[in-house]
Amino acid sequence: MLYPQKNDARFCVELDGLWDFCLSHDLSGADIDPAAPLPSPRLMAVPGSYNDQGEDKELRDHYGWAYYQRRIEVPRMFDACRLVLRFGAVTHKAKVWLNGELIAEHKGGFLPFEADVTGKLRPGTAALLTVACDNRVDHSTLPVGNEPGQIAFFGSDNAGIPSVEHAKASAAPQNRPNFDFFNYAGIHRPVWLCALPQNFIRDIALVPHNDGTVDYRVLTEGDGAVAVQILDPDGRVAAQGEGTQGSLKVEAPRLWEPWPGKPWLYTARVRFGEDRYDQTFGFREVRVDGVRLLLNGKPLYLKGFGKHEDSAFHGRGLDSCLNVKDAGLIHWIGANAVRTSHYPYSEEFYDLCDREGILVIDETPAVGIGAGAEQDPYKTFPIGEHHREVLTDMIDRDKNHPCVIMWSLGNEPDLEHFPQSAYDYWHPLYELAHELDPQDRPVTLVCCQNDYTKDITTRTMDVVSLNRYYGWYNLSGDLDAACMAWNEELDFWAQQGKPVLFTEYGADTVEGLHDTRAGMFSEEYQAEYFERLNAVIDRRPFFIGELVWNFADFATIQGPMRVGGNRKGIFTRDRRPKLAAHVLRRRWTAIPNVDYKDGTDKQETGK
Ligand code: ADA
Repeated sequence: MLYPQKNDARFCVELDGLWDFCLSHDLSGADIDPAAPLPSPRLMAVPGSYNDQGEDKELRDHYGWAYYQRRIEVPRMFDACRLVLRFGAVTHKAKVWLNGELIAEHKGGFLPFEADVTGKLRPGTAALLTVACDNRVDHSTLPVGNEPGQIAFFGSDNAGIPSVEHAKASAAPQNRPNFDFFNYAGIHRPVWLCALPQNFIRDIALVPHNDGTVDYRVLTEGDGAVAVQILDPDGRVAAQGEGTQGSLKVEAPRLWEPWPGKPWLYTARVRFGEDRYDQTFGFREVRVDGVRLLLNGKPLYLKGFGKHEDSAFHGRGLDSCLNVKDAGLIHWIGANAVRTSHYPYSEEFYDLCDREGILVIDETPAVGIGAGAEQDPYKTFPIGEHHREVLTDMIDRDKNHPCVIMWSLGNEPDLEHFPQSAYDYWHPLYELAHELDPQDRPVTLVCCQNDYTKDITTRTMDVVSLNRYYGWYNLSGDLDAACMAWNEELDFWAQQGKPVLFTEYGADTVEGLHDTRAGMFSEEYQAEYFERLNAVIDRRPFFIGELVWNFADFATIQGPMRVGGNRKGIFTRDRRPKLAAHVLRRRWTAIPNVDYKDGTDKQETGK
């Protein structure tokens, strides 16, 4: 799905700003008439989560549908155009009405959808646009929520105490996220009104090769001929051709390299009849070679973070100021990569990473797939079809971004209690990702701390991605034991012949808490934790990256294990560095993007 674009053929306008808003108090949402003005509305800013834009618990803890509404009008000059309403993301389910007519429904809170409103939205007349969003999560949604009566993530159950059981039974229905981030909801990304020619370009897929060849495929609607120009970073025509698909050749292409290298961007300018679309791309190749992950033919070392889309007031809503700030901090600390934990981020974020030279592991919202040893989620959670839809839509949306170097199928599913069932669920998704991606990037699945000898799925991925908390949740506070255990596990991974990386490791840290003996939750402990565990991975030639958890402190559901949210940030939520930020900066500014390791064991070769 193409991102909205203004040019000599297309126009689009963001419907951002203040919308009318109200909560529904009926789990079906039927207490609100979408064809009429909302009853006693309040104002709500779009894009943004609604949860933190007020002081009432009802807004923070709402369960079910919420309604947004505004009037829109299109000038008569768009009379001959195709008119489309496009939603960057509405979390988690959406229904959209125009003048009371249902024009779109969508499930999935992190990817765009659109509605063709040509003929429905008449230029020169005002229309009433109503959007409803449902924030409920359960065993049929991604991310996964626990069913009513079950506990939430890190929840304490105190099962068996009569008064607790009675109180639980009488509690109002509520979300019980099986994931460790606040279940923000709302119109999280921009809403666009787009005007296109009737005959238009629907999609563009590009497969650039470092020899300068660019394979392309253009999907169109209506009549016309396709012409393609490749513009170099200076805007000069470097190649051109015709037809809906083909190959063009650019002489001596400037390669896309991660910061501080040059992330050179080229443009495929596609014309079709009256329409035009400019699609940026980069010449870079990423592939696995034995225990190495090669970027442009050289062994890459990933240094960076798991993140969240999370900020004060915006919640999970697009905050471009914060994204720009974070890109600067990523450069400041000497990092080169982020994982979009635990869902696809905004299109604006990937565009920023393309232009800043930040590598991205792009992750689906498949988090929370597990219920302990008593229930096989792959037999009981009805999520398989939706998971395939989400993976398909994510790859379709992000396939042309040079910053995206790997797809993550999900985060921390249960791979241990029902190993064959898990493999039978995840392997087809692994194959689907490779089929769908024109650039055929590596595919991974992020593995939680588990009995890695029983897990038969993680080892089958192109790259082994491990979340490990030795020294925090396991062997808490004992970094000697933690390093011993981690080293033993690495002996297992040394036998698998795959590149391995940390996708998560870290320690909750209260900024300003200091301790000469580096006790847990102190800034000293977080710093020492990374120093000690990094010393272990430095001795492993197959270990190709360290993405720490997390870039910054972030909001979570309430629970006895969370002190105003998850505090494993290297930065505070308002982006102030903790002691570990300086420790990692010293380390990462001294590690090059490539050739830090070449896959051979220096100890064996005596280097
Ligand atoms: C898990 C999970 C993260 C976060 C982390 C933690 O690895 O993937 O989302 O919850 O643990 O801080 O405990």
